[in-house]
Amino acid sequence: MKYPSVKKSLTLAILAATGSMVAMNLSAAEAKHPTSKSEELYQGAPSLVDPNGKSSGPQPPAMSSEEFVRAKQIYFERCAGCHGVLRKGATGKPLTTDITLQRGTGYLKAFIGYGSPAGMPAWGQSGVLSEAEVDLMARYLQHEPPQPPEFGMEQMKASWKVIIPPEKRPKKQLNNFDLDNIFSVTLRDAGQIALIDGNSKKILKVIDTGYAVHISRTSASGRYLFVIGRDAKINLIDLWMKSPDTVAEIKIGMEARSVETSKYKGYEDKYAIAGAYWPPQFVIMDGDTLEPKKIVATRGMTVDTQEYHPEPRVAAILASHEHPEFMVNVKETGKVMMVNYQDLDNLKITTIDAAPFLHDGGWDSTHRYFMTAANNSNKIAVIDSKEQRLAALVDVGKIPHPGRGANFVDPKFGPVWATSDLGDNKVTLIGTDPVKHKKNAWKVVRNLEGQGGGSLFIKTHPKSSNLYIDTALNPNEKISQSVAVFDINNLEKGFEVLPIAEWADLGEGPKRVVQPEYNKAGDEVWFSVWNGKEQTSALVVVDDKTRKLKAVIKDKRLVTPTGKFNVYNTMHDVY
Ligand code: DHE
Repeated sequence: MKYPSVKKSLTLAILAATGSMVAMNLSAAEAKHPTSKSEELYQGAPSLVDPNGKSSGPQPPAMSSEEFVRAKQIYFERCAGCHGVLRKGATGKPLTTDITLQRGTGYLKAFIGYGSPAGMPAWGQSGVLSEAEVDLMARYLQHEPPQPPEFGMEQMKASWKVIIPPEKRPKKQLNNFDLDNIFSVTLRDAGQIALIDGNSKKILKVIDTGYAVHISRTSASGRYLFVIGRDAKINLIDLWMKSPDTVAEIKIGMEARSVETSKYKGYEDKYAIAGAYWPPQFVIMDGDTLEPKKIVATRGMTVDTQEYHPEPRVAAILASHEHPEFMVNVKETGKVMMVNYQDLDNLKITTIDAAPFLHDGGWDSTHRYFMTAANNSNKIAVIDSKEQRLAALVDVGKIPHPGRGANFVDPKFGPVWATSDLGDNKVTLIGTDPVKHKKNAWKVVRNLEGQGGGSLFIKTHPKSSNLYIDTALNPNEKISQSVAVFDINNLEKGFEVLPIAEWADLGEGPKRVVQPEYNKAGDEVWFSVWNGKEQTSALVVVDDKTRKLKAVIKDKRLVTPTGKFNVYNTMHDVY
């Protein structure tokens, strides 16, 4: 074959690894400076990577391109959350082609159709997928997973809007709301949040946010609210406006769950950070405009087998009070990245080896120790944010899921932080005072028996002597529609059940009771009664002293309420 000589603009054909011819345009500048002999010798060494990649084993079953597109859609809607976009596995088992091709279509069909005792839903049997769709998915899983595109600075900037620039915003609070006691309530399936006045229980405003909106966090000053949707859209809401509204927005990826803002002295309200599920990365932004400043990928080696993971998603993020740092949970690698935001051009990250898969967590009562759930390992990792090191890995129950957890003083064992579990009925109390209660520190001092598994959140307040545990995902309706409450001063006595959904009196629907959240004073606790999108949902407010019903907030705008974030408690990490 004869190769063309270098001209002003020429097309060079190179033999690609696959053996096909690929055309590459050289710029005029490149053409003027053809590779010298010495450069060729230096850079042109052969790569030892096998160009054929995978060995030729079993081949995937045939699919039409329409079938592939349909299966891809189903996978992203139903499967990616547990098995990962690239199918490397997380909550669900890995489904990479080395495994699925060995299993074959018949096995996969049975697995998808009938589920497994380990938690895989019976997609066929429950009627969610038809027989033809189960067959489609079984074939699809034997093909290499398509990788969604990356989402870098260019895409973020293109999605970024400053609706009201900082200089045009109010110089002081223009409304007469009691900002500290406002609740930002996630209206999950409406893609909105409701701002509710904690005193009058009135809805002050409903604001459009991202798709299947997830959590809210407040800035250190309490002025700004950051809300993130599952579509990775962030709304920055200014609570000082006469009618609070979005002043800036951005998309930081294709899928996300977490957002937080800088809280270290001198950096209050300066930065925001958000973590993405896809692409696996986090971004540091300006706190008052959301201008993206620095994107950091989380791809890397896992903590246990030290294998490369292409999709380590960002789970909880907390703002450190000990250093100008964010604590970033990287789920699949099982590492906590402590990201110092003092100098974004010379970014310092301390990486702490914890355990897979890191999910949610919160501070101990002193705000020094980050207590975070490694839910695949049934452990709580304790990170000392002051000394930037792992303080302990504590074995707990099955699939711990604390939310931010609950801090209180156990009458016998001193200060503790508690978690409940998704996988069993245990509530685990871990000692958190290495100074005055040294022998209890980072040890399980007590286990309580709750109503059942399927717990998502546990909560108390420094002014309360009650400890509430929801069981929103328990298969038994009686349990998922009520909560257990323990008396902190008499834990041996066991729990009382509060029939929250019954109090709401809503009619039909799943009516899951989820996420206790206190008001600022710590004398009321709010619960969401999370019903179907087309059904009636409500918020139930319980008087914390008497444990009696105080109010039911019903409004047709309250579509699928789930998380509730009291401005003061969120701002000061009170839980
Ligand atoms: Fe959440 C927190 C991820 C499903 C309600 N959820 C979190 C956090 C993560 C996360 C990483 C911690 C954020 C932080 O602190 O920075 N959640 C996920 C998922 O990956 C998961 C399991 C599946 C999914 O596809 O999203 C999931 N979460 C749910 C729900 O179904 C819940 C119950 C209802 C909803 O609104 O979607 C739900 N998640 C919440 C809430 C919090 C949360 C209320 C904040 C709790 C808090 O007190 O801080």
